[in-house]
Amino acid sequence: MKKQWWHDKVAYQIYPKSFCDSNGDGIGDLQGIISKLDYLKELGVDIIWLSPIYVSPLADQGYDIADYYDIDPRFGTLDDMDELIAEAKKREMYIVMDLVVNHCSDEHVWFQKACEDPDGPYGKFFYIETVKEGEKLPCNWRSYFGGPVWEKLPGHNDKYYLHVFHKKQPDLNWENPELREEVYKMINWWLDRGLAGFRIDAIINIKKALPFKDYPADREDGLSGMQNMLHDAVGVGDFLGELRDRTFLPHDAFTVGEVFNEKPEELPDFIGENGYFSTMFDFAETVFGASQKGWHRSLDITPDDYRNCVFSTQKKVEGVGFISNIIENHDEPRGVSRYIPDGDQCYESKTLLATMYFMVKGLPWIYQGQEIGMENRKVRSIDEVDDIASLNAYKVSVADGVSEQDALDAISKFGRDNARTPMQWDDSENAGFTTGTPWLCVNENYTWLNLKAQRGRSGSVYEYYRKLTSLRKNPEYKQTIVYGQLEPTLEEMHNVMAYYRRGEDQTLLVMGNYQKEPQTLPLPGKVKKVLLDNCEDLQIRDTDRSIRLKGYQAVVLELENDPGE
Ligand code: TEU
Ligand code: CA
Repeated sequence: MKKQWWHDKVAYQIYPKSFCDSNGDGIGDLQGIISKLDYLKELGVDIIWLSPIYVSPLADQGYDIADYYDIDPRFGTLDDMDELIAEAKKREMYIVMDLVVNHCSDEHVWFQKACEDPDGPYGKFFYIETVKEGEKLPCNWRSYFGGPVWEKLPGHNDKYYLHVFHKKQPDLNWENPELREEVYKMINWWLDRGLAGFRIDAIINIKKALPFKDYPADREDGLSGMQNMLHDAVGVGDFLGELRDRTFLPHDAFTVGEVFNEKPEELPDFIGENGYFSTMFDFAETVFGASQKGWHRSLDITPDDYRNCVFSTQKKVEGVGFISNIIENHDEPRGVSRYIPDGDQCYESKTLLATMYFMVKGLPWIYQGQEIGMENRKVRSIDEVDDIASLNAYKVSVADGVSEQDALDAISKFGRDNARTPMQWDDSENAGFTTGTPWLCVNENYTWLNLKAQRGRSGSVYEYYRKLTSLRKNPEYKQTIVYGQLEPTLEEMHNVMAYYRRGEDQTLLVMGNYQKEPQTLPLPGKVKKVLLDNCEDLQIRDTDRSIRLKGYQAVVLELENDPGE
């Protein structure tokens, strides 16, 4: 595999609105991020992805962009952005922005002009169809946020526009080369400004199966989930290859794709040697158990399911490309609440999960607050929910006959607000996030679950994450951890996750007891060195052929290279 500058790095996602508020208006901002760069450096972060901070009405919290060339005043200014890029550079850190080009905001000037003249040049930047009185809509696809993907074009009774997300997010028509040129121009403008690259939002959706047609309804609403159309859509690579060649390649930009529903045979095109993107996120664990009927019908993921999902992705990408590994992001519940059995959340289980995902092959991403083990927040009433996906999920659950309490419980479990409550810096009011009123309520557990309570304290989740990042950067082990083959082992053992990382002349063995009861695992060979142990109590004798792990104990072992091997 051709080595890339970012292969041995550690990446971090910031959700700016909830990270750090520098001016007391209750909204996180760029100056707040700049003030925390040294903290992120201490954690071992190299690459920072910012969720969108462009001008936006925030209908979908910034994933609805009204001006790609400016920073929304709520987050700061272009000067602040230039300062952040410069300050990051001084610390050998790299800034990556969110590229949201499947759609823009209905408040973007392009869409305003399309409403004025649907048949003019800007009308062709979107999918606008004529639907006469009494005629059916062009297709029965369901928006990811619920309801039909067609909305009446403002000012026109017989025109409708397509939005696969929220109605305030009209889809950009990538079939139109003039639109694509505008997108490439904007990307190059940002890369010329010093960005290291982009996280590419919802990009699989830019290729629609045309002409528009219905798919079998999968709910009482007579609509069909987007996955049916995506399965039929052919040729997204034509757009992605042009996008890469016109923007990322000439800048040697780092790119990470948010790709769902990709066709398996297309994986090498996406992240292979000359792929459309540098890497893409592993979502196998994220989508596990999801139901087309709604969140309330989703299956829980067990430790064995989690392990099998991780290994399935590892086997899929081995020899193909570099995957990006997460346990959470701004669209998902907190990983320690999702991937650890209810009630077992503790230092040991949180650091076991951290070890298991951090030591597999690929680029590890930490989402803000994950490094201190932030947890889901229980929703008490629908009135406190901000997330439009959660509000839709609630409606879907209730329509499916579920009680309001059960519908609320599903939001507590899967809602996106779980990851968007403010970063918990300390135990002062509002967890040190703001001196004002936070835009979204702080998780009440901030009084004990905060960075200040963990920083500098051995045996804390935060300090354990620092051990993980420094092990990945340790010159003695870096080659094996970054490039070593991953070989699952003990896959038949219940609540065990174990895998080798095989380097040229070095073998590491990562072992986790994924339950609160202790259990004994076989040891395949002599242990040369214990590199990490979240319980700090492992005793191994030369003669040992087994290892007794405590509840949620995780270890990283260097094995003797058996001369006979
Ligand atoms: O998420 C895309 C998204 O919503 C996916 O989870 C989608 O549901 C998937 O394609 C299902 O197969 C991105 C952003 O991360 C999210 O915050 C935005 O709301 C969304 O796009 C629209 O920009
Ligand atoms: Ca602010």
